[in-house]
Amino acid sequence: MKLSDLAQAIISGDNTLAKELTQQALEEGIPALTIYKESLIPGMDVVGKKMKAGEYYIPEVLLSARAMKQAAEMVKPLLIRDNSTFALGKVVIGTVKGDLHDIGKNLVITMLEGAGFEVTDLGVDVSSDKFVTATKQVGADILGLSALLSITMLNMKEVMDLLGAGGYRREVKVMIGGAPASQKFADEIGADGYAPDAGSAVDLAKKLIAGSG
Ligand code: B1M
Repeated sequence: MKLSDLAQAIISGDNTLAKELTQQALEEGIPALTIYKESLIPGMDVVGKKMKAGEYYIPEVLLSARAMKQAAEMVKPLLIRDNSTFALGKVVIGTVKGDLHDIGKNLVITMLEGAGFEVTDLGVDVSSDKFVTATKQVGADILGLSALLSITMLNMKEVMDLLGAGGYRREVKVMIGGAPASQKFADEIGADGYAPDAGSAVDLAKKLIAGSG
């Protein structure tokens, strides 16, 4: 099968075809990471561009998102199996308050788990309080904040302030990500690092654990 066909199935929101082609790709021995990088992510990128250009509206985007999620679920166990299961550290992660986007966050989680991190996923629309409470409860080494909207990105600052106010800031490293975020914004809010994509998120998490982030 051609990886571009799978990307096209994601773009057209064809859930059944996306699953069939993912199965075929796996049966042909194509590595899970290649399927991610060369079909699923490029497919979703096109969807984003179409949304921006006004060619796609919410219903089309939701269909594509569903196709992407289900295909991603099929490759996830293999990504994890193919990598070390030794727990490198504990990560608590979620999408900030007011924000429902979770595809990117879920990819980050899959990659982190694949790399050997133990991840607690708080889901979407997570209140700042909940981030802080869960970080303490889990004894997380890293807190990960994801935001896809310029407006909700500002809630990352609220989480940082709450961590500081609770005297917990030094106990945990904070990494941020999502399309509107940047290293500059991470510096502004006092986060320990920013990662532009799921692969870089793993590198950053490893650096932060090693104390060199
Ligand atoms: Co939304 N949406 N959306 N949307 N949506 C965007 C983000 C937008 C850029 C589209 C556009 O206008 N071009 C735009 C935001 C503009 C802005 O604020 N700058 C937008 C908007 C406006 C909205 C609504 C307001 C639309 C409306 O209702 N009028 C609404 C808001 C809802 C809400 O959250 N309260 C909305 C709704 C939705 C859907 C529900 C339809 C759906 C989400 C489904 C879901 O997630 N379950 C959706 C989608 C799918 C998108 C686009 C098309 C795709 C996002 C995506 O999944 N990308 C998006 C356009 C785009 O991004 N091109 C858009 C693929 C994913 C793999 O990439 O999420 O960037 P990404 O994640 C990457 C990196 O960012 C990074 O690694 C990931 C993997 O490589 N990363 C991290 C992410 N989190 C990280 C955390 C880390 C480290 C790295 O450390 C902790």
